[in-house]
Amino acid sequence: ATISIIGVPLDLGQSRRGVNMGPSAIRYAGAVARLEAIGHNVIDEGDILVDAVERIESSDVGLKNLNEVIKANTKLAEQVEAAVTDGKFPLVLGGDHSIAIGTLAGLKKGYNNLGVIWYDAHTDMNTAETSPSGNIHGMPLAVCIGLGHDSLVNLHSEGPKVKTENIVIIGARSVDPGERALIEEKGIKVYTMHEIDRYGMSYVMEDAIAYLQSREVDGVHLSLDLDGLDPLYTPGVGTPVPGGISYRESHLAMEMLEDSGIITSAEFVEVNPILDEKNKTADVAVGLMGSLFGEKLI
Ligand code: DIR
Ligand code: MN
Ligand code: MN
Ligand code: MN
Repeated sequence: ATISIIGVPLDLGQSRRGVNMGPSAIRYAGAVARLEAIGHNVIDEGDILVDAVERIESSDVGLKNLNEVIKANTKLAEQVEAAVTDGKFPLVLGGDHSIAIGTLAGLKKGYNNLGVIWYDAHTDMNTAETSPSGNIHGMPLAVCIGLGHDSLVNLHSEGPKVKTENIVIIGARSVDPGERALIEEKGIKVYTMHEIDRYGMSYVMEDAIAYLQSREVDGVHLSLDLDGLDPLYTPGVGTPVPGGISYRESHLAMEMLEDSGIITSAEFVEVNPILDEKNKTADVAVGLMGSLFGEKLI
């Protein structure tokens, strides 16, 4: 399928400015050429329009910049839905992770039983009540299963966008108490760094893919937060957590996803060029895209 690239220059879902430049950094790292070299048709749709942080009025209900996050995500949902309706593969460039709210809302119409792989140091399952920060980028996975502020849960369409049993989290190592309780209560499938260390990424991915296939998903969205990797490899992120997934393990994970053929949409988020070292994090993101989309030596 043709790959439809959608940039979302949003940094209002968290507190460190600069992740709004993520889409530019990823383009500058050669995303389009890299995917074309594999043989894909790529259309760069440009960026969603997002207002500058300096211009917005804060809306404080334990959800920072709620109105702007809703606005950007509503536009994103429309674009993602249009891409899927056209039979294209949506590839969304963040922006902070709150944009997963719009991406998943936009995917809803196209799938009856969507699976989600959440590749992240965090589990992003806070609500306004449990969040230690009020940052919406720590909430999108809760929102997509129907938990959180009404305006986020019902964004673009009423109600939950994904079934709790269709979610797999990979790489978690920084989980807040409220998130932990929710994961336990809902029985969400999580592979923490412990499982990756103990059984290896190869086993973890085999198991994750088999799990989603057993759920009879009709598509799988990969939501990849660059902070899932160890900050050694991806220092340009707002909330780095040591002890993360390695560069090699991440490429292996992407290659196994590609071999499985289950991925139908993806997003790469939290690239912050201001915090980065010579665009290293965007370079890694583009390299991972290469593996995800079928780049092979032989
Ligand atoms: C933290 C950080 N759990 C929060 N979350 C991040 O603010 O809710 N997610 N960084 O990627
Ligand atoms: Mn995240
Ligand atoms: Mn994260
Ligand atoms: Mn392969």
